[in-house]
Amino acid sequence: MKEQLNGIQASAEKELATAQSIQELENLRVKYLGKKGELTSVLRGMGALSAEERPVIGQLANEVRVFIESRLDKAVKDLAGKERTLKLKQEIIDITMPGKKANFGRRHPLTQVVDEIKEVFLGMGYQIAEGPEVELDYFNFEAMNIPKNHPSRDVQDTFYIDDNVVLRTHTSPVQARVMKSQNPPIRVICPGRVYRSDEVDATHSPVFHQVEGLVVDKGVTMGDLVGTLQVFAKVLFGENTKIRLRPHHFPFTEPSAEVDVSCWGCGGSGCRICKGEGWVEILGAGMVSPKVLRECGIDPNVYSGFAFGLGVERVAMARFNIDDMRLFTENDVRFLKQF
Ligand code: 2NM
Repeated sequence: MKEQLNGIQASAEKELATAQSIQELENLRVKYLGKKGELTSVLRGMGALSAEERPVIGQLANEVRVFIESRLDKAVKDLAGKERTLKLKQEIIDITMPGKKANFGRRHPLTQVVDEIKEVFLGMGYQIAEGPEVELDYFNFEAMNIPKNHPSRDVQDTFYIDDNVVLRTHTSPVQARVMKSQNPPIRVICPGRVYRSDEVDATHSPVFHQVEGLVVDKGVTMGDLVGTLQVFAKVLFGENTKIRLRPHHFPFTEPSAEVDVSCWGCGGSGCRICKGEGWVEILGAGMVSPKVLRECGIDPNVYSGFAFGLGVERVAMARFNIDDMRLFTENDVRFLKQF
């Protein structure tokens, strides 16, 4: 039995030394130490031994088991280490290889213009207000002093949902909502999408974008309006830009004006951009009508205000020298990449 045990130890040692994988080692563990393994079957035969032999063989069997176990553990560790080293070698990363080129996106030119406008007015302490695009007729027209028979109410210009609900034709209803829900001083700009039932062409679209501004406080004057728009025009069109106000009519402001900026192409002498005029129209503005203030819960004997509005597409076309509005929505990257 002693020879048997020594034989088991010797053959286990030999086999363990040449095992090539963790799986092979596992198989050897079963072969020698498992329930039906060689060592176990020797131990089973110990019942037949004499009382003197039994502890001697028992001790030897135990030594053989400990030997095989420790060799097995060491072999497993060595192999795992080897496999790991091999894996690391195979997975080596060449950090000097050129990377994959990342395609950077950019903001849409309309978004760039809106962001720039927001930046100017945030810098002057304005807040940004938003409101629904599906709007009550009341806020869109009635509160803006646009009476029932006014031409801009015509079904030809307005998308009606029903008698009382429209797709907003400007962002002024947002300002009506602000005036009704906040006390002066008010300084807001309202950027957003607006809708008019126009045929698509180079300068018209049934969906476009506006930014409107509103200031209401005690003692606000036309001078404040002119100064504010002057700052705005310089930031958007360059430091040398001048503005010019021409008398106009809007139902919601009195007095009202159309606002031109001096041409950034020629500085005023006349060129293709300004069609020889020297000036380019970009804004409408005026002092908020007392009727509008009163309707929105503000006492026109205490407060006054100015407001202005611009079309984002129009400004972007002017700024980037784009001659067709449809380009903004065609999503041709060759166009979009230029801005
Ligand atoms: C414009 C031109 C002039 C305007 C007026 C108001 C309000 F709410 F205060 F009455 N919001 N926007 C306004 C004034 C808009 O767009 C060309």
